[in-house]
Amino acid sequence: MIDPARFLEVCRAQGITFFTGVPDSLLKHLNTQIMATLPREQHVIAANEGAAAGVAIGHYLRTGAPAAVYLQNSGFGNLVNPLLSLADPDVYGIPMLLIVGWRGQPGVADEPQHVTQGRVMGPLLDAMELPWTVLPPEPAAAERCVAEAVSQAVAHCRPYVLMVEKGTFGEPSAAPPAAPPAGTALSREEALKALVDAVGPEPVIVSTTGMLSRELFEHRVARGESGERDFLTVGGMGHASAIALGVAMREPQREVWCFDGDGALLMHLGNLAVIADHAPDRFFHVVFNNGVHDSVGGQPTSIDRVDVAATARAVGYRYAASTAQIGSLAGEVATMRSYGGPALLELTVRPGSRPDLGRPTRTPAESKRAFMAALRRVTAAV
Ligand SMILES: Cc1ncc(C[n+]2csc(CCOP(=O)(O)OP(=O)(O)O)c2C)c(N)n1
Repeated sequence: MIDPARFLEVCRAQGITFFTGVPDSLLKHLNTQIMATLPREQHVIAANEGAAAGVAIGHYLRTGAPAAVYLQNSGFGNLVNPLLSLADPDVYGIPMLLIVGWRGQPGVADEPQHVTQGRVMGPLLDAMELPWTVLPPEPAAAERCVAEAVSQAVAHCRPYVLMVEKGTFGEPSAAPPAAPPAGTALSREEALKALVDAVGPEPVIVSTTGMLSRELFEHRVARGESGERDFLTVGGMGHASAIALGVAMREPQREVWCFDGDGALLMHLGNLAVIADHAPDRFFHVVFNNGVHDSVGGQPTSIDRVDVAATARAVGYRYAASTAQIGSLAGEVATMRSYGGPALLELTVRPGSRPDLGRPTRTPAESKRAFMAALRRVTAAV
């Protein structure tokens, strides 16, 4: 296994002192080391993977040195565009080191949303004419690999990709971010359960990527409910609100609620303006704001700087508010309904989840069929 501190030293020796990216569970130990040891001038947690490539391009333009961009392969699609349209040697030719967590690697069991992305990674990189290799877990081989990758990137003015398998990085020497003491705020799961109660059984719910969807699924199972009107956005982080908009525009009889995360909201913040523009009057948006990418290790998002409710109002939501109080949820839901959609509630929660949190036991295809059938039945009945 690679010592994350040593990895950063090796990168530094190769001239890479600047890191940017979107956190990944497979890269959690490396992310922890970066966060704990690099100053903010040398590290940007980007809103999405394409933006990280943009930051890396800007860094190179000003310094002449390549940056490192880290991500989970599920976010690779977000950076195809800046890689091919800007960094490619036939365009500007920008060297950078991409460090990509390989979920769904062939031969390693993983969730359905990672299987195809994992299987096509090699052919995809080849089709994009990106040089790539698997980062070997043995420390000496890894050091040679990083040196070769950076020298290739610099020599040919192009991105070079290191694919990182599960278990490649060992424990960081630096401490992970301190968890806030329990009891200081609502947990996401408590808030979710209370909100499901407040919203009631009728609405459609589109829930965001990561643990929130897993908590929603388990809550339905625990209550013996089918959850057939829940759409779990198991992949495609940041798209839950757009999916909810698409449903809402053809679902006039029923409320559509999007249960979002702060990282996911920021990833495609432009959706807010488009939702406000189309203004489905039964569209309700709740952002579970824990300030971090909780589902992949608790790395901070930039949401601390953002007045979420003011942002929603500024782009045209009819109503937006914030709360951290479980007791006010029923009242907030009633107020949102009285204004009509689009309306948004920011729900402040603390990071963290149950260690025994499970995963959906229905396949995505089964869930899709149940969801579509449930909505069709209702439309026919109205
Ligand atoms: C496009 C994309 N990038 C990265 C990931 C990996 N990923 C899954 S969940 C998650 C964090 C989500 O953070 P947030 O929306 O704040 O919700 P939280 O986990 O804090 O509840 C990340 C980065 C992904 N699934 N898709």
